[in-house]
Amino acid sequence: MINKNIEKVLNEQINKEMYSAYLYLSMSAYLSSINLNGFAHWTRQQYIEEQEHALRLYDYVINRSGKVVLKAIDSVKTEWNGVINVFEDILAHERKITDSINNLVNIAYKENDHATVNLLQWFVSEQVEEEATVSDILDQLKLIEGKGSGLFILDREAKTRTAATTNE
Ligand code: OFO
Repeated sequence: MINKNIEKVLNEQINKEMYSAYLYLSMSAYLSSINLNGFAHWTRQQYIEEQEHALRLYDYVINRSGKVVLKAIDSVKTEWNGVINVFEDILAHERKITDSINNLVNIAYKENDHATVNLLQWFVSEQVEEEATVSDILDQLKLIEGKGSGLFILDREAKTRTAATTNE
């Protein structure tokens, strides 16, 4: 049986992951609107991964005989000022999510909930990977000043991304 405080903070994290999914989908729509179909694909793949993150927490709460409580998802931004601006927002957002995960780990330690600490270790590693990937893309976009043939090549590369999912 899961502790009520842990149940509450995991439910909040489910909401944050669903918000992340929604944000990436909105970015994808924006990128399609400026004809960057590779980056639109990349952010749409991330939308799928974020839903997977939410489901990982959802399944865990249920497996521990807790109660999943799905709250409203906040509305997301719909306009950006080019692809560099999108990736700046992604990096800032992922850093916030990393803080949120680290905070959850602290709470799980305080509650002596080793199973939850264990679950969260996956998220800790995932955040390191996400921040590194996004930071690399942002550096490359800045190098080419987000335009020209460099942008054409990066957009084509972005098209090859496949979401890593395990849940059905
Ligand atoms: Fe769920 O990792 Fe991004 O937000």
